[in-house]
Amino acid sequence: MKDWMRTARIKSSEITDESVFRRRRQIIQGTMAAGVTGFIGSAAHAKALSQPVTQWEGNATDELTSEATATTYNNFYELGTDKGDPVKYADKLVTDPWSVVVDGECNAPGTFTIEDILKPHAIEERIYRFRCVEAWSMVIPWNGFALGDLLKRFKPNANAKYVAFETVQDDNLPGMSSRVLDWPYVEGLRIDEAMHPLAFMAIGMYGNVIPNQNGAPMRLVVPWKYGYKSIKSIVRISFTEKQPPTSWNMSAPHEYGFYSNVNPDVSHPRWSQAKERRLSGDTSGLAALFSAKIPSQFMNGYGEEVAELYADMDLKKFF
Ligand SMILES: Nc1nc2c(c(=O)[nH]1)N[C@H]1C(S)=C(S)[C@@H](COP(=O)(O)O)O[C@H]1N2
Ligand SMILES: [Mo]
Repeated sequence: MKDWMRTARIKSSEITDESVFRRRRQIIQGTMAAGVTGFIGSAAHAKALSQPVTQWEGNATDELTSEATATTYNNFYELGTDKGDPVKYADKLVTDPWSVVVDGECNAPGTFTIEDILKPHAIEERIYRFRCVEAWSMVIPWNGFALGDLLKRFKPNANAKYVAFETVQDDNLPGMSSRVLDWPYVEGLRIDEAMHPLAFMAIGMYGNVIPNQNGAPMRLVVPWKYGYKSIKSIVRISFTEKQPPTSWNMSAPHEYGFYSNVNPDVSHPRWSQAKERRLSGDTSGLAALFSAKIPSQFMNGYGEEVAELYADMDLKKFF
């Protein structure tokens, strides 16, 4: 076993029986082969997901969260602040056509259709633990490709110290009339974080085209950071020299830092981050609020892999 997989393993009681995984695998392959998608997406999307999906060796072995839960208990404030709003208003988000602007400190900037972005990538399945700052977590099989593979295509130059991301802004999205955040939703990573092999761009989940409520057509997944770093429905990627502003940091700088690494030792000012409620199996989001808490892991369990990124940093200061 790779070191990496050892880290991905947690308490033996939470390791799902191997046969369950084999079964799941077959289901996914069956779905892919048939090119069937459970959600409506663009043709490019469906096509990208109809290719064989490569299993990734670092996959978490925790029991999966059910697809029903992961696609109905969401945070996507552009669609509303209740956990049930994103699925309820999902059809307000128009994802086809879609284009992404890539600009800033790079030698190959431009405006790209989602088809252009998806085309050259082999699609992987990555089962990642996903930990929200509100202290609930899920285990989700995402489909997509390494973020770094995408970013390299635009040839970031030596001034590119950070990568900024921006979500679509559209007056038809029901949550955007609320002033809860400054729109558009923005996020950022340091360039070495963005290039780290664990950072992922998701275009699907559970073998299906990613549903709108989860950030169609393309959203970030940064498994060692709190969920809010994983920005949805991306329309702009900018390479910057300075640290870019991020939505939650701007709204409450004492509560949300730039780094936002999962850290049980650094409390949120209003609650502890030491434990989390896992939404596993078919537990609905609501039922999970009453489920037992499990200890949270440093860097969400990916500490060994990402330690090098933060070697000389005081993580209490850079939270
Ligand atoms: N554009 C945008 N991206 C977003 C959010 C949002 O409100 N708007 N919410 C974030 C938060 S707080 C979390 S926990 C995750 C939730 O992702 P999920 O609904 O797919 O589980 O998305 C993140 N990305
Ligand atoms: Mo979150």
